[in-house]
Amino acid sequence: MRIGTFMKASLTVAALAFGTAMTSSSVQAQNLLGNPSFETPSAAAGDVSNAPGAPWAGFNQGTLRFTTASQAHTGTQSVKTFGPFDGIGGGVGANQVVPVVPGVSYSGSIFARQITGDVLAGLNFGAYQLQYLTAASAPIGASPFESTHFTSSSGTDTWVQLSVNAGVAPANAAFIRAQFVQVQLGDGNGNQVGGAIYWDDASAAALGVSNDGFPSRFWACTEDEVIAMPNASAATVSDAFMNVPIRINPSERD
Ligand SMILES: [Ca+2]
Repeated sequence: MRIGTFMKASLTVAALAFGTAMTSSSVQAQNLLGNPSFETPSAAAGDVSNAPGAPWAGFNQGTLRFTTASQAHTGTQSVKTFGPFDGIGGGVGANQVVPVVPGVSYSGSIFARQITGDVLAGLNFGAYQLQYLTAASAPIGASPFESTHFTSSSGTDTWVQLSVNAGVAPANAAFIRAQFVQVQLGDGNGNQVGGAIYWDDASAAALGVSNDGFPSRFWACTEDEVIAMPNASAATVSDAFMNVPIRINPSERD
């Protein structure tokens, strides 16, 4: 009874607090990725292979992925991939893994560009992928969530944003892996072909607003204030405060 009265008294404050919270969270979701603009390692003195720098982990040959100051969406450089040439179906790129909170939705994007004189040939393509992982780093789901493919027909000398929505992090998710990859599919007759992709401004972020336009978050209340806990699970809130998860639904906001 005491808690019920307490919650009701707090709702007015909560409703007022939503205005500010929604503005900040929906306009600019926090990018969870490190080195998202591929500004390290510095390519000011020339291209640097075996890139991008940490916390990205590159895969396939280091000479097929490097930072370059010749193209940039933001900042002064991007990462360039080409090939790979180790077989049809091979891929070159990089990924990084960041923590997630089950029950929260995540999405991300990256910008890709190809330039005149080195356009992707044949069936080769690039893609941006997100995949949830368990605490033991096991992939959840048979395949990653994937953006539309960046191909020879995706435009030339222009940055194209590739977006991917991973949906709600399942209960057994501990991490999400963000990955960009250039795939060698060849000319369709088994021959490997060329072309390169520049990548910049990768992101992975929690969606701060739910489908009904209201923050899908738990709030902790004290007698004097309402505290937004953007990354809190129900358990976190209840453990930290009054052992009762408080979720404010749209119908309750008045
Ligand atoms: Ca950049």
